[in-house]
Amino acid sequence: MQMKRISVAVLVGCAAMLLPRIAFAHAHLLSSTPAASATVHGPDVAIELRFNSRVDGRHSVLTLVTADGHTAAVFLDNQSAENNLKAHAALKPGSYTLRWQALSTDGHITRGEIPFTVR
Ligand SMILES: [Cu+2]
Repeated sequence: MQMKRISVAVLVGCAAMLLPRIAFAHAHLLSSTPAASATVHGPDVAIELRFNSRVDGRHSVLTLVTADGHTAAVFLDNQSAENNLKAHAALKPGSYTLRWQALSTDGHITRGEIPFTVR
């Protein structure tokens, strides 16, 4: 009986420690460069997405969609901060949508789109 009580206490302790991390590990976008609907100068465009939690840069995907619907994969830079995804692109003037898909460390994928204009 004594053993059982101890293991229950240990389990409850573990769950209490793990739960907040699981609940908040989803990667939500906090801010981006370019910002949504922003106009930036080309051709060299720095891309940076900042999340509220760690993201796995090797399993996250950025895609650029042009105004006429063409898509191009964006190669991510080496991850310099664990909450960020960075890349750079050479872009002609026009409107674009940056599609992002981020894998957070809890295994959940979040997605979003950031429209912006290059002039
Ligand atoms: Cu999650």
